Amino acid sequence: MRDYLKINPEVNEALARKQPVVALESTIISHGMPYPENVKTALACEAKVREAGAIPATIAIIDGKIIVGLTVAEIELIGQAGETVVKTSRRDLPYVISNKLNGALTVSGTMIVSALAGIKFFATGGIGGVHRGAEITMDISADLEELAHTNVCVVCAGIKSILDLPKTLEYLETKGVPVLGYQTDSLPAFYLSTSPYKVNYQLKTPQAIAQLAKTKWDLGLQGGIVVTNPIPKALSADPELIDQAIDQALKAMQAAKIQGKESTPFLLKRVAEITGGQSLQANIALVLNNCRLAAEIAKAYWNMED
Ligand code: PSU
Ligand code: MN
Repeated sequence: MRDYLKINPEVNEALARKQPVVALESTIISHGMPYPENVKTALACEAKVREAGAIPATIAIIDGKIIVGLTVAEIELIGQAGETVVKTSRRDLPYVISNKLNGALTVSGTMIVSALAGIKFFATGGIGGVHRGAEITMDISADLEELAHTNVCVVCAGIKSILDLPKTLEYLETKGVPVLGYQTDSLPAFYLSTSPYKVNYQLKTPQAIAQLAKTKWDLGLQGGIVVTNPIPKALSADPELIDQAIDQALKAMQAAKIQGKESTPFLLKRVAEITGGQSLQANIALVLNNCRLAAEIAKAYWNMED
């Protein structure tokens, strides 16, 4: 495994000492936000995790090597390269590594690497899901299958309404993945703090979430946990503007015949353009909010393990 995986010394030491570590993904840097906001946000995420008392580990593939805990220069490299870096999910990992390419890991890819490294908590913006129109396109994110099998707890801001929220919930239910609401019973919708749908269980503290995670894995129940953390209301986007932007972006995607792994980056970019950057500001705010919560859950988890 050492041929493939390089864990930076700070992260390695924290893992050995059972100190809290939070994984951070890199597709959000390369494909989710424009340069230079992407790099600024990635560094702010790391600072937020530290401030909350955990060690951050941003994960990507550089020249075919999986790096757990990127340097600032490596974050800058991925951020500047943007969409020329390969968006890497489970399917893409062996290709990117064996061809010694640079790869940005999605939620699915980051979960796989986190599990290999022994990291149990991961903060991001939003997870992939069942796309609108999936009954025709069959576009269902590999993130969902990963959540079904890989033992990592993913803290996100809910499910973006570029996706089909109820179908995504159904898929996760079938796969046995709990969808938790942090201090909310309404499923957050990424840029918006609420939606018409409900989470499975509302939990009030990071300790309660950590206890649930420990219980699931102690019982040998394979798979992940989705923690949804609503964007703070004051920073939440205007619902009408977001709805209109998503409708327009979906139409543009159909017209341009975009499909497969290009869909999600295309939609996010169009929504940011149409909302004049409002969606980007909301995106940055919610990711930082998730970093803090993931660090608190990780701390609570490792406190119980002592
Ligand atoms: N949601 C965001 N920003 C992102 C993504 C999701 O707000 O950048 C990325 C994540 O890396 C997620 C991926 O895993 O998009 C899902 O892509 P797909 O739908 O192709 O599985
Ligand atoms: Mn897809």
